Amino acid sequence: PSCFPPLLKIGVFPDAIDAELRRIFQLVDVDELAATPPLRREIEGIITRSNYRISEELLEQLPNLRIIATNGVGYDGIPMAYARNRGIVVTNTPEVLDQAVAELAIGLLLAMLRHLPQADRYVRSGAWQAAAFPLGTSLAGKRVGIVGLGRIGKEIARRLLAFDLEIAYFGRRRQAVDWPFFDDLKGLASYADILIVCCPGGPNTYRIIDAQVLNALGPAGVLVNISRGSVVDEQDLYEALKGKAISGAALDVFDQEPLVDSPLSDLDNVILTPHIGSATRETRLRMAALAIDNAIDNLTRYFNTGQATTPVAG
Ligand code: 8YV
Repeated sequence: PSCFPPLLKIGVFPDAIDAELRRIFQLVDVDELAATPPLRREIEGIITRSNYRISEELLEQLPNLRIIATNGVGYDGIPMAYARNRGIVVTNTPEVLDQAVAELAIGLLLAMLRHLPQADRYVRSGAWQAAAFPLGTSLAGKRVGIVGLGRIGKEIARRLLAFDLEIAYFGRRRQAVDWPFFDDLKGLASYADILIVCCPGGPNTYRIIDAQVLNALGPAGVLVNISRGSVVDEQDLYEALKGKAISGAALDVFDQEPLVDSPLSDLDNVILTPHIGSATRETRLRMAALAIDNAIDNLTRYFNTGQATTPVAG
């Protein structure tokens, strides 16, 4: 039996992680909560995943909620102003997933430039017997614009340096790096051949990648998004891809997830992956361990001192 109050679990966790959570906490899922209203007063913590949205209405039902521990780095799915007003601590699992997300960004970029999904299909279909596969584009010598030079953006830049290219970045402020800083996203898009979107989701970055930015990126331009679907105006992106205003896009995140019946699926100049940025065994186990430690540490620290260990600044 757990020495902690019941924890509301939102989202599906891999079996190993779910088992570890149940070893430590009495977990309640959303259906059980709905079926047993008295449980609402007992819930003092939530453990969730960063690609789930939590409504204020749900939090309203939990009068004694004190902490929301998300398994992931993004917390744009959590009503932060509401949580702050209620004094609810929000914790996340930063850093442990930076490498995995950066690796996916590089992989998606190379797959896009060298048309790897199409090349695989080309061989399997037997088309190779009739003609050579069309030429791709080199990464070397290109200008890569990083939208959001945070921890993940810096991990991507660190890897890109091995490809003999130029890096520039857009963000809220200039940083102590040698690369050109753009405080205007259209300016970065005009400069760059490639844009890699790795800024947080949320109101400050909502649809900042729009038709104007995509037109500035230009007909040879490539967009990679491993951040949040909300950062890109998806309709503008579809029009830009369909009308060849940009050359192509590789997307791991979308306005609505999972992606269902999207016209993006009909285009051959887009690569679509199912929000797998942090989805490696090693990373997810580390994230879960950190999320569980955060939850335990924050729960115990909070109950003992009224202070949290790792609140997010949101
Ligand atoms: C989570 C995410 O990592 O970390 C984030 O912000 O976007 C997600 O990939 C994943 O859902 C694990 O909880």
